[in-house]
Amino acid sequence: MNKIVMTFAAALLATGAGAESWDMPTPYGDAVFHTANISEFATDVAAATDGALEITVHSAGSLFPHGEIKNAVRSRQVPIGEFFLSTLSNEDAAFGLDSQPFLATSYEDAARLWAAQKPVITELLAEQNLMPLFSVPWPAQGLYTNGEIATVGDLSGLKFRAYNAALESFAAKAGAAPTQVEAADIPQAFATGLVEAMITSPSTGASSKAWDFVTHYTPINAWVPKNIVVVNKQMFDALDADTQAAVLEAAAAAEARGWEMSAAEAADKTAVMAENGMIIVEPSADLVAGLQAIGAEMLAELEADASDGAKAIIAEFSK
Ligand code: PCA
Repeated sequence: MNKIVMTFAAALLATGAGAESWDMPTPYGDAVFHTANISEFATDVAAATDGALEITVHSAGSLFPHGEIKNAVRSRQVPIGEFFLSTLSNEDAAFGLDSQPFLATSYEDAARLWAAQKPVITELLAEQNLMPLFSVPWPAQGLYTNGEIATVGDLSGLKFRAYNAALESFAAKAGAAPTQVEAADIPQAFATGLVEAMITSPSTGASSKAWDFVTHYTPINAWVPKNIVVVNKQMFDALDADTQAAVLEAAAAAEARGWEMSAAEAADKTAVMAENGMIIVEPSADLVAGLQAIGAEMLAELEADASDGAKAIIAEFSK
């Protein structure tokens, strides 16, 4: 045996013949339910394949920063990864519809929206050699402020944390001053005065300990945005048929489990915020009407120059 063949044989012995090891970057921390769900997905895949496919989760942007995860999977630097779906809205509005204010505000509507989105974005992602495995929503998005917000006018001038283009536009139309900040950087952004208000889920409110920097939480339930897990199509196709089936089965289970975890989180994490002294205020009719008017304006703008795919999703969802 020459040296290269011997090294190859030793490597096979060390890893178990044919065993695959996949690194999986994700954006959010270990305490976040999305990450817990993905860890369970990885455990399920390893168990179902008898260790033939081991997925190692690298959470909190530790392997790739959030904004680079999609392209890392696309360029096969990693086979699989998770990201916030609507961050791709600059590529096609179809990706961002779950962050369109007041389009889908309940889990039921979010599920119908995902059913309408899935075939369209599956095609769009296939053009980039990517395949969606599963998508899980965050709880509905609420408002975090110091003091009560009675009308849209009360948001005027506030330095506002945003996480995608839709939220940036929503905050700007409300008269606030938006800045993009990753979820992991929220506590520091508030501590340093970079931002003073935000819209996010009770999950992210609790994981960032919002009670350390804001007094009020107003559940405006404005949209139900999703994370998505995608795999590189070429790397998936290179797996044997049994392993592929195991991945798809674990993905379907993770999607079902994730939606349930999300629904449980909404109440649980709102309670955690209340226990830590935050004041939970139902939004006034004035505030809701004002925010809905901004949503309607944004939808009209979106529809004016959206792709046919995005328009088809809205039509299907509105049936
Ligand atoms: N948490 C993530 C995205 C939406 C959410 O609820 C964040 O705030 O970045």
